[in-house]
Amino acid sequence: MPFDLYGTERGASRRTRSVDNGTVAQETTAALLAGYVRAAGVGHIFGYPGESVIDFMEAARQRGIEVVSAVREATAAFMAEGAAMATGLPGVCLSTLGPGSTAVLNGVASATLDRVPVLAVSGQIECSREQFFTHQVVDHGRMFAPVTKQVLRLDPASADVVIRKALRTAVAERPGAVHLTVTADAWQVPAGEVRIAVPPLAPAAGTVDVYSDGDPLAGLRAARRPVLLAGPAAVRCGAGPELADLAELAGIPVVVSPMAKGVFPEDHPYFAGVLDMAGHRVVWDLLAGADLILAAGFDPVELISPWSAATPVLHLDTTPNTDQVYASAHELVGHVGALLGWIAVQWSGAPRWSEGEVAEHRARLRAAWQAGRAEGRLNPSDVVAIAREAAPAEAIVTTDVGSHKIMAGQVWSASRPRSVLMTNGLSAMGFGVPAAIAARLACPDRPVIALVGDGGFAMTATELRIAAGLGLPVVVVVFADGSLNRIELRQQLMGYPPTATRLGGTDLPALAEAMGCDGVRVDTPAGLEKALGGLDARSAGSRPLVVEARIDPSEYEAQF
Ligand SMILES: Cc1ncc(C[n+]2csc(CCOP(=O)(O)OP(=O)(O)O)c2C)c(N)n1
Ligand SMILES: [Mg+2]
Repeated sequence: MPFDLYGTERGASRRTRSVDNGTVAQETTAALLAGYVRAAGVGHIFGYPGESVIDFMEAARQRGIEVVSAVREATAAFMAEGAAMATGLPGVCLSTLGPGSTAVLNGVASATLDRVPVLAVSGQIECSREQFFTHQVVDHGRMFAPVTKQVLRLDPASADVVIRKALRTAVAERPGAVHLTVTADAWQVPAGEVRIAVPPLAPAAGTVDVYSDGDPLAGLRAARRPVLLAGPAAVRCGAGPELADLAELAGIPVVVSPMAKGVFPEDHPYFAGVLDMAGHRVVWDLLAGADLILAAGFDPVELISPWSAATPVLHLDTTPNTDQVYASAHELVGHVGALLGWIAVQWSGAPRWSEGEVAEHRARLRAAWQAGRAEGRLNPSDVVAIAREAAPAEAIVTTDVGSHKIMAGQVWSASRPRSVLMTNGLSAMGFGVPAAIAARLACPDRPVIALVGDGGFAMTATELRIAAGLGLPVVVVVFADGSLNRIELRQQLMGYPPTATRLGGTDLPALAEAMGCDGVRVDTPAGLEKALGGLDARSAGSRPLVVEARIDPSEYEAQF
């Protein structure tokens, strides 16, 4: 298939990772693992210390890897995930045995459900005591199995193979977390003379496997109202250019999933909204009214509402349609950019949608997410829009989980891939702040803004002490509504009073200042504009900023 070649060549030149293969490995297991991490291009290990991992931390330090201590292990894992989301390289987190490894579990599960490659390393009691000793010992294999792609144990004699296997497994489509247990006595044992050989870390550059009989593109040729639905595998494959080419060539509107935000520019005439975020019904109506959905790297892990469109689907992904959330008579499996390019070279015919029709759809979507605005108040959508306006084009934004995420997911206009870091797989609160810290560490030249709820901020606020200590000028905008709003709204819908969903009483600017950050409270659009003015200059500084944005949350109700 000629297009294989085209995809391979183009993909290879664009996606080559810089790895430092060929170094003859040092003598210990700790040094070998650190050497692999460094050779894979990873600059930071996020963790929390414990006796069982001291040797590894030192080996990492000696190899020029910055070991960043979070306030606790759970946030360290979110940092590893955030760094991996921002860079496309594997993330690495580290915990000690027992209470360290149990604490890291949530973030490890998050990486797996968010399809982000993370190597989660935990120490363990010495090998001679592992089978019978009970103090602080939990069985990592059993604990991590359901939330990882694989659980492995690093033994010195096979360390080289096992590290390669762990890395390759974490990044292979669909990516996720791999857990590595290392007993405390293994780190200093020689792992032999090994030549570090980092395996390929990018998705395959250009294959098109066709599953089905007959012409897989017959449905597309006949379609008059096709819609593209792009998901996170399109981001991993760097398929943005091919997505835009096909959308423009064939006149097909593009809906993106939340974790794929930025893969298709949101100011593009064919942009058609974000799935399952604010105004979700309008987007689902578009999909239901289409006569073909081209699902390009879409991952059902992102569905918040059930798949409700009866529209036929053409599955284009790095993996076969084993989820079967939608039926697809034909599956094109391979590199998502190559698949889209393969379709484009075979396309002939008139554009199916006019730009004007897509603009009308966007106007309906805008009206839907603006429904329920409280005039004269600071609405959540104002906060997102003002932050977007204040942020330079190259800024990275992270979100936490809750009503504010649903709003930000639709209202934040993304223009480049890996610039919006959001958890929409596990969707665990407490992600936004640590992900922002890691994003800034990984991309020190880019302004970083976290949009977080007051509930999620309460879970992770003390991480700002780490940010201040490292001199990271991240900006955290807290949607202060005094509520776990997403849950309180559900209670309201069920006719219940708010039980355990009200919070508040914290003076956030004072808390920020106590941790070496700047802090400001605003409750009007003008106040927020002022607080976020000069983000470029702030980004060149070294102090984090916390903005307590006192919002009127009424607008959220219309989004349920
Ligand atoms: C770790 C975790 N615990 C509980 C939940 C369930 N949950 C989802 S949204 C939400 C409310 C979040 O409140 P807040 O951070 O204030 O954001 P808001 O909804 O008010 O914007 C909760 C409790 C979750 N997703 N993750
Ligand atoms: Mg809240």
